[in-house]
Amino acid sequence: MKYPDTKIVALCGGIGGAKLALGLNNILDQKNLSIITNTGDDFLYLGFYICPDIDTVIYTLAGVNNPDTGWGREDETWKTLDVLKELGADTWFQLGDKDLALHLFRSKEKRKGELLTTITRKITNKFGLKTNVLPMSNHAVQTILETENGEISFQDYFVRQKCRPKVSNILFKSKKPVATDAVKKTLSDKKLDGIIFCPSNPYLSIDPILSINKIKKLIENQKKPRVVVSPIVGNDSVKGPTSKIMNEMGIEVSSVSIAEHYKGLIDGIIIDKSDGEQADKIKEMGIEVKLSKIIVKTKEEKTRLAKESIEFIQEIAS
Ligand code: FO1
Repeated sequence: MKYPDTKIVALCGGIGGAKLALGLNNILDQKNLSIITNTGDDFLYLGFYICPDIDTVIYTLAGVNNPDTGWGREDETWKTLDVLKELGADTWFQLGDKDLALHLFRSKEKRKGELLTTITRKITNKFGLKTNVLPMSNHAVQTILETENGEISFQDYFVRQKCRPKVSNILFKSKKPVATDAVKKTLSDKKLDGIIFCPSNPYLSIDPILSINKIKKLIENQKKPRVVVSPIVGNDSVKGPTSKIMNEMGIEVSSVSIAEHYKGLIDGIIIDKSDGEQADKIKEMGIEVKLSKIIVKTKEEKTRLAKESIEFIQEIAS
């Protein structure tokens, strides 16, 4: 561990974001790392309350995630899914047997009236993690995509329709878009050293978090450095439908657009060395730039990028 006292809040959603979260978890004291996690992808499926981004972070930090897909668990079996298929139930969202046990547990806890934050803490403890995995809200916030086929929910778009529909706008629907006490506390912590926006899809994974006004305000007013790791290299997304959605919404696919998207919320952005020519344009917005290799595959690369994001925060703070 290189930064024993550094306290960080990371905003994270999706598989790309979880890679940096793992790197941060490797170099920080876990109790000093709070990961505010997107819950806009959550949905009820086969009667279970599914929280994909929370589970992806927990499985990834615990080292039990499926390395090929990024979601779900490694060494999974699919016996329940096979029987569900025989029964003619929905199986477009694949739930493995081990993953299902987590959904059974969480759905039971929710029925008992436990807060999602409390349930998530119980689960992270069971996976041996001290890391503060914090759902952005204890109340449902739904990411809805406006497409040529009308409004569809996130998982319908992302999984059932494999991101095919053309997206014109993205909405976040909630009866009670309120931040959790734990999120407010961690963002107001005077001992916080910085905030890191993981290289998640800004539109689908980070914006739902920022759609909660209190969270956005706390980040806007945060005096400590706030940096984002760009999810774009060149004119393509590192992972997932980010560049496709940007094209469809008429946004230039570049790290400059990512910096613009977060303007007012960030002090610095880490972009890929190959995008160095974009640095000046970003600096003109008053946002500092650090060049790095942001495509990370191995544990070492994830840890290296995490170290660079902490060092960037320290450089900006000094
Ligand atoms: N993504 C898929 O593309 N296909 C699936 O069948 C699928 C199942 C699944 C089960 C549990 C879980 O936590 C995530 C799962 N995901 C699946 C990924 C999920 O849709 C995404 O990870 C997030 O919602 C967006 O990052």
